Amino acid sequence: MKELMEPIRTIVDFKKGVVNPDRIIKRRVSDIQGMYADNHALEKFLSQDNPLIYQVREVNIPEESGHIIYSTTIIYPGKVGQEYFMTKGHFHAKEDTAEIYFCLEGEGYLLMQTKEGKVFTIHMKPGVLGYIPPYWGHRTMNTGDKEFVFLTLFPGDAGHDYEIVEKHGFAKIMIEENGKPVLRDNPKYTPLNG
Ligand code: S6P
Ligand code: ZN
Repeated sequence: MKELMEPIRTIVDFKKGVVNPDRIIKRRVSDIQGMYADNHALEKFLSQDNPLIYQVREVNIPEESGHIIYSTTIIYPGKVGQEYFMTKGHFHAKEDTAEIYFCLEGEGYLLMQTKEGKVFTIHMKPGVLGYIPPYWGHRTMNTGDKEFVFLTLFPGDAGHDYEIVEKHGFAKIMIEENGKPVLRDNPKYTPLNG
């Protein structure tokens, strides 16, 4: 008889994310340095304290079809130059897999993009659920003044393609202008099919 996996009970604190995760991934400015538009501001940050930008609190779920992986992400408030602290961003390696983002705390944006360069944003605040359809790359940024916390759920076999974002970037960046977040063209973006 096939041996079945045991069910899992997870506590999620709305402000702090998954309580007692199996794994915590921490990303600092240096881990996503090539992706910020303002090189000068970036160098200043790196020569100082290389702050923590976000952490992902993960539960061990098999990375296999049929499973649903879930985790929480906490993005800290801050900016590199005028650009808000953000995640690396990725496409799923198995491109035809969707994902759900559910905001628990704070405020930010879910930026999505197709490989053809079409862009879509969702303003996230507590209670907002963003559905990322298959084939859309995704990145999040904290545009508020406290921690931005969200829960993510995605198919076990989705995988991550970070390389494409490292090479091409996202078409748009989210920067602060007159105290407000605005979407602008990313000077470092190179179209995939261009
Ligand atoms: C995974 C999902 C999220 C991100 C997390 C960090 O498919 O989209 O859990 O992994 O928000 O972002 P990134 O781009 O560094 O993986
Ligand atoms: Zn994803």
